[in-house]
Amino acid sequence: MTKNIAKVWFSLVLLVGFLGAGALANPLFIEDFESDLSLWTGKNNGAHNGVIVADPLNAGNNVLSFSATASGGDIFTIAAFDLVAGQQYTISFDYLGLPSQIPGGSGGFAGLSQAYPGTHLWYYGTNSTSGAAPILVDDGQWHTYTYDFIAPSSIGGSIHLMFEDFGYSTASVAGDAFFDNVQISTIPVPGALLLGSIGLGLTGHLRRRRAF
Ligand SMILES: [Ca+2]
Ligand SMILES: [Ca+2]
Repeated sequence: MTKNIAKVWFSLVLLVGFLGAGALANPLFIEDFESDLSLWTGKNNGAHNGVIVADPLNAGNNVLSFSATASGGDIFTIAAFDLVAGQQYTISFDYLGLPSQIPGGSGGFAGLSQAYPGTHLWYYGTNSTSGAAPILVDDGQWHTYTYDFIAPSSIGGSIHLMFEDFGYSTASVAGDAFFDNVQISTIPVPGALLLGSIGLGLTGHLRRRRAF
């Protein structure tokens, strides 16, 4: 959870509110954890503590959990993604945290990293360590979260999704944070199209004014 690194990465990413949730997404990566973790690797491309377990609420579904707590990232997509300037991305996943008596929650954290880990950003967590938005809820229920952003500059094909069960206190325990249905997609940018339309309209308006 190196804060300085997270801040550097955050400077590369512009967080936006995305209103076009109904827009057609182009999936870059999909994982439902039904088979194995062959699409994932660990810190420094080594071992990780990710395990596939039965969904606490539905034994017929498999989900991701962790056999140990970690920091600085635990499980990373082997696949790397190239962020293209101006492209809008959305990351979505389901999260279930068991009700926790520990201040700050069960420790589920979701991030993006340029390596295993390298320069990275924790965007959502169960507390605000490393600048994460502390929005993951530990109520024993599944919730779907989305994180949307527009890449302000191109970053070579090196971005990995990462997750962990953060060991942020001596009271932290492993295995109380669960993830499922992870996806990263590119999104057609209706905002850019709208902006283009506004620009054309404004140009037309100015031309009309000049004609008078
Ligand atoms: Ca699943
Ligand atoms: Ca935990």
